Amino acid sequence: MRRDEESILSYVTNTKGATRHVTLIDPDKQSPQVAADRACVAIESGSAMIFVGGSTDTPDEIVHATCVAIQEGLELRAFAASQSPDGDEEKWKVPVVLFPGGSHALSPAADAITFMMLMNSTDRRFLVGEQVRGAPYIDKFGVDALPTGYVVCHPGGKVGEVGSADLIMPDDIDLVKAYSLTAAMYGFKLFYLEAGSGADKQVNPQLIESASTTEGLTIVVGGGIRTSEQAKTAADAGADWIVTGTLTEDATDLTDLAQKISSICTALNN
Ligand code: 1GP
Repeated sequence: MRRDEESILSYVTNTKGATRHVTLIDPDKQSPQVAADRACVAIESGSAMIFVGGSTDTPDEIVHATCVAIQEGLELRAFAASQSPDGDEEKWKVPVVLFPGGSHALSPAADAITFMMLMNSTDRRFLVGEQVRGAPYIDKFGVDALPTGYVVCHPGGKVGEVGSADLIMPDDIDLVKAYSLTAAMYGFKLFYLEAGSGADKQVNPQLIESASTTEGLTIVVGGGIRTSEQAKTAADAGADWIVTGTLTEDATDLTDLAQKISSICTALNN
């Protein structure tokens, strides 16, 4: 949902010292309606942004239908909140942001896109190739580009393989600092440390600490985070945003999802 007074980039980068939670919805993993229900439960439970993406080969139409359904769900909730004396309409005005696997997974119904360079890829395609293919569409759609340096850390999972990443190892403290400096010097605003979806180990908190000392970057961390303790570890190390995806897919139902996300969101800033 587009926010009126504030740009999406300033919403994302101005976290006011708190760590916030992003729910990642992979459009390949459920129908658009179920995606919308999950997104609404996530926001109700404390998430502050929705990412749509993940899989590498989801067609545009599915990504678009998922974005449309999520936007409609959030708008309905915002309207309902506006009609209720103690409703919080603003809570529902969160950005729906594309988190693309490539230039194919785009939709004009999204508010923004993490416009990423996979900085430690050895393949030109993920450094600049997909970006050059996607940029004209993003421009035409009027979707805001959030300039993002994206690095894949060990174990890296599927994105590490598909993206031909020269993985950052847990003890590469100086290397991750150098990547974060490079990201800042390029003018990227977000720096995303990714362990890979479903990773059995989250990003080493020392890597997060190292990157977070670089001025001017909003630190996003994802991959393998399932518990409030893990989320808190990443937050204490300096993450501004924590992303979870598998947790949503593994929830037994919407009540279970609500409990899991609220326990993470409560832990983040305590
Ligand atoms: C987004 O890939 C992550 O950065 C999501 O990882 O699926 O392990 O939560 P999970």
